[in-house]
Amino acid sequence: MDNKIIFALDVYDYNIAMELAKKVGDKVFAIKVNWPAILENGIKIVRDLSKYSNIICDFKLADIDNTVSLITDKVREYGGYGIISHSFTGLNSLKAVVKSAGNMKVFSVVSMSQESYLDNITEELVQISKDAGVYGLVAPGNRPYYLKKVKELAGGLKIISPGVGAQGGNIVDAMILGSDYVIIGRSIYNSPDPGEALSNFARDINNKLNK
Ligand code: OMP
Repeated sequence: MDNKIIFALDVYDYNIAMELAKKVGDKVFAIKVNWPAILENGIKIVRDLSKYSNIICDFKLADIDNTVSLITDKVREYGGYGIISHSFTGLNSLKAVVKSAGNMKVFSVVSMSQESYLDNITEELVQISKDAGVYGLVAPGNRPYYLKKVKELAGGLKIISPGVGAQGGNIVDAMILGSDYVIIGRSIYNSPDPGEALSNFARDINNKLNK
């Protein structure tokens, strides 16, 4: 059941990132990298990390079509498995991401793990995401009302959910409400034993969901 977890590797240091990826990479569905790791190490870290797991680049793209295409092309070139984009930028921009992504999976943010203006337009964002042809949606694992709402609207789209652990959400509740994969960062990489922390989350899923 470990492969229901996406590990958010929000660290700067190259060696720490590699060590963590080596330790848990084959036990998670994917590793998600965000600006902290990329700003310190450059896009090359995506290729290096992909030795250990599927790599999702969480760049939360929010720009015009040409710019998001340029960024998405680079992620594909460096072996990314997936990319996260915003959807509030509208259909043209999100379609450009999907087109440049090719075989990569595109996940679009439709609701955040903290209150945001997106709460007023979640329905529209799911519709834009569907129209653009994304593979999955990002919806919060710590805000049941919004996760449930997104699940009801998602159709066949996968849902990946941050907000579990450090932000207060519970992994089992999120999966029951509709998350296909749960994104966890600090509760794993800040643990004295990241492997054990990951196993504990996986055990919680097994115990509760297989009853
Ligand atoms: P932890 O709070 O440390 O478990 O990390 C959560 C990860 O999910 C971070 O990489 C965040 O940038 C990311 N995230 C959110 O926390 N909230 C969101 O609404 C969306 C994301 C995301 O797109 O992954």
